[in-house]
Amino acid sequence: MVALTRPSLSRETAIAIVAGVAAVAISYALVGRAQAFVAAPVEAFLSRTMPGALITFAITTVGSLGQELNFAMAAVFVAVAFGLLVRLSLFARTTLGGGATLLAGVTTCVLAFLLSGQPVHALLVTGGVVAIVAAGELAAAFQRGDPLSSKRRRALSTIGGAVGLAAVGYQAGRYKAPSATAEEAATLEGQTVDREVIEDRLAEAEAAEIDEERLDPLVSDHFYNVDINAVDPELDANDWELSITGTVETERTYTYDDVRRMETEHRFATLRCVGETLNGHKIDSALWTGTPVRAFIEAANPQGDCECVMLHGADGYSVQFPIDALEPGLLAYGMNGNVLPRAHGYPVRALVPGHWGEVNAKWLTEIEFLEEAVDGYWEQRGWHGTGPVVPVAKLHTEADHPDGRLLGGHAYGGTRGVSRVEVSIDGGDTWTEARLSDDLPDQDMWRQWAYTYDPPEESHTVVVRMVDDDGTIQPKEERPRFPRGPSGWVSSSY
Ligand SMILES: Nc1nc2c(c(=O)[nH]1)N[C@H]1C(S)=C(S)[C@@H](COP(=O)(O)O)O[C@H]1N2
Ligand SMILES: [Mo]
Repeated sequence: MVALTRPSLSRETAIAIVAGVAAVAISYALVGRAQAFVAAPVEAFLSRTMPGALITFAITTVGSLGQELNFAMAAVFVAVAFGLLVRLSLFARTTLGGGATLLAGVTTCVLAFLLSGQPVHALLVTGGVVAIVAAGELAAAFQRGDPLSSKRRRALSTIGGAVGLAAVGYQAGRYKAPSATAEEAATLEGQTVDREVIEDRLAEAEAAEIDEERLDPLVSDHFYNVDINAVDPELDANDWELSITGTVETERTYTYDDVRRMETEHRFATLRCVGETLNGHKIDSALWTGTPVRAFIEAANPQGDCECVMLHGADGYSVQFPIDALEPGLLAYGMNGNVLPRAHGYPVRALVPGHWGEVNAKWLTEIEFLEEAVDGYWEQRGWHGTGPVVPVAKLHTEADHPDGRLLGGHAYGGTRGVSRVEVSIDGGDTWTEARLSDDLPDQDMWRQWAYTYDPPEESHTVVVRMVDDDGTIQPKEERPRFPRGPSGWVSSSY
């Protein structure tokens, strides 16, 4: 047997590891997924600079998990950075003595302030780090000699301490982030908002639904989320401004109040992400309250050659597409009767009828009219998600039913509308019409479909497809989500 030689962990390195993890854990415990979290800017930097091919690979293999991995990686990097500062400070101990702890504290505080932008937060993180360094130093003063058993004990307590701190910090910070779901957001009130109209419209959608409990509703309970960063911007409506810039007759800015005082519209609209799978769930619908974009375009009187526009978000996001597509759009500040939630773009987002999700810029800060077309965030990374959505009938409900089996889902064709959903239980040879929810007058809203049948004994394949208002059948040809969005007929075998 050959004895394994383990690299031995010095006391200083052990202290540095635990202190580095503590810095990140304390920060997360205090603020959760907020901009002040010390790893937030690093995560944003990593996702901004990561090659498009790598991002697309992550999206198409591990999906949203990719973003979580990136977030975790940023946290590890930042823990290493804090640990390094502590370790380097401890090198200076021979000359500085106790001053090394002070040096560790000062450098930690500077880094924490640079990353979080908040002095109080930086001080609290520093307090934790200094406590750990001081405790480590104190323990060293009492412990003489360095028997092997104490080395092993040190390695174990370092790992235990680091993992324990990370776990406690994660748990404490998990629910700290500002309200993420539409249900938690405040009720939308004031100015031109008429609560009664909102309630009526929501009731209208409920009345239009197919009477089958197991179907997902017309107005989504949980609206999906796709963001370029793991931490959403935290904007304050009172400071928020929308700038209209570029090739326009007059550049100008609007405050939140300006926007809220303009014409109000409540419309149902569906969003679908170009990066979702064919039968995926990155598609949802809501009642949006906002002001039509048209007035902003008319006031600006754009003159650019490309007749195109770039929307910018506070998170550094951008998307470029034709002004014609923006014309019928809405600048939304309300969602399902609540203030637009932070996760969906508070205080104002764009809604562009019939286009893929990426066109609907959140945390909107600038509408820039262009002279020449330039690529936005996703197009720079190889996607082509600025056009109209591809029609789809989803198969999301498969359940037992008194009449046999219930199949159902939603069909969405953007502004093409949905006139019919057809179901085949013989792999596409013969088709029958499914039941549909009542058509809402809104241009860009999905419909529910349902189909009950008595399943045959033998194995069979169910296929679903939608037909738009012009009678065009959803294309059968299969195509992956990259780069123009998934297409084809959804099927399921029994
Ligand atoms: N500012 C900003 N706007 C954005 C995004 C983003 O990351 N940042 N993601 C886009 C994408 S890819 C989609 S699919 C939709 C998702 O909107 P949701 O998160 O409200 O569902 O927002 C779009 N608007
Ligand atoms: Mo998307």
